[in-house]
Amino acid sequence: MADTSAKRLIDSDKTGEPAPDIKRGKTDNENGREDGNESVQENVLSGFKTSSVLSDSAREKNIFIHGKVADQDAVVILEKTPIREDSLAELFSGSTLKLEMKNDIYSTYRLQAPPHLNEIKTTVVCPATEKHIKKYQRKESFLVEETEEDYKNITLPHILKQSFSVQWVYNILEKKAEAERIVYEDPDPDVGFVLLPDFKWDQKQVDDLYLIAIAHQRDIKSLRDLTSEHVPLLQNIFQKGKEAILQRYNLPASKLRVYLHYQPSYYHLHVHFTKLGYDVPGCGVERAHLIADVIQNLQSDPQYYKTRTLYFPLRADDGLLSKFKEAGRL
Ligand code: M7G
Repeated sequence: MADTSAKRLIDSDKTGEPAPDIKRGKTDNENGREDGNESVQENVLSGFKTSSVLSDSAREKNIFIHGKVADQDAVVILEKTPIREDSLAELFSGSTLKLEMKNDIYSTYRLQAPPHLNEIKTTVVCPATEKHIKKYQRKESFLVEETEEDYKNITLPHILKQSFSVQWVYNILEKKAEAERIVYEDPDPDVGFVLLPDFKWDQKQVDDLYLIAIAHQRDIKSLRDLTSEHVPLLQNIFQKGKEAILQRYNLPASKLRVYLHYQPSYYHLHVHFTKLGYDVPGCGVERAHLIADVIQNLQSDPQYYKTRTLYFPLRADDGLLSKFKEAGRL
């Protein structure tokens, strides 16, 4: 890995002392309180009972499981993490090799790495709602065409009733959770935001960098609510977010894909910062709107996102899709 910032992330890890930006092992309970700072936590998954595999991918090396933790519904995501260049020396010297086959100049082995080089990133959602379980189930998607009227008559009433709780977002803004993970904050109530690693990123390498910027303003649900009055907020997030990422991870703006989702899963304005070239789910043209384009569109038409027909995919089992069907819009 040639990137110096990647090296910096990794070097600090090598000392055994996590850098302030990559502290791990701290968990937050459902109220957002932080439960100590040990790196080893009680194994909350020891009694996990699998109900079904929601999806899995041999290529992405992950599996999404629905099950029960102490009688509560849970979704657990297990994901093998990338092999880091800085761990190669230890991987080669500290592992055992079991020969599988040898033929001429070709041989294959099973390499058993030391446990700390063989970790599985694990995400737990518990208690998980029916909507969480659906979110992680692989399902066919359909592209929906949403006019200004559709938004008012179909989408808005649905999201006001049905959307995911944004308690986790408020916990971040109020420093009740993930406070030690914050990379940058502008506390201004109008144009301010908190920038921190998305929980999909394990922060061990910049190759799959993924941060989110969460606006301090609480009344902007999504792209649809934005008008020209929000341009200073978007410009501030874009500019200061890029600067903070350059400073912390040594990654220039030319290496970043900065965008908003429409529809998002969580209806509180947030912006995704991902590494260009990292093919993350949700970065396709049917869902991601580059913040640079959003700013320009609002500058040329203050009501752009209030009035335009917007397109987005919905999964077959999404309640919003049924509403579009009932209204004869699909
Ligand atoms: P989104 O566009 O609303 O929906 O993005 P998506 O999840 O379908 O992409 C929300 C983003 O917030 C996603 O990238 C999530 O991975 C991330 N995220 C969700 N939760 C519940 C948390 C959390 O508790 N902490 C952090 N740091 N990120 C989260």
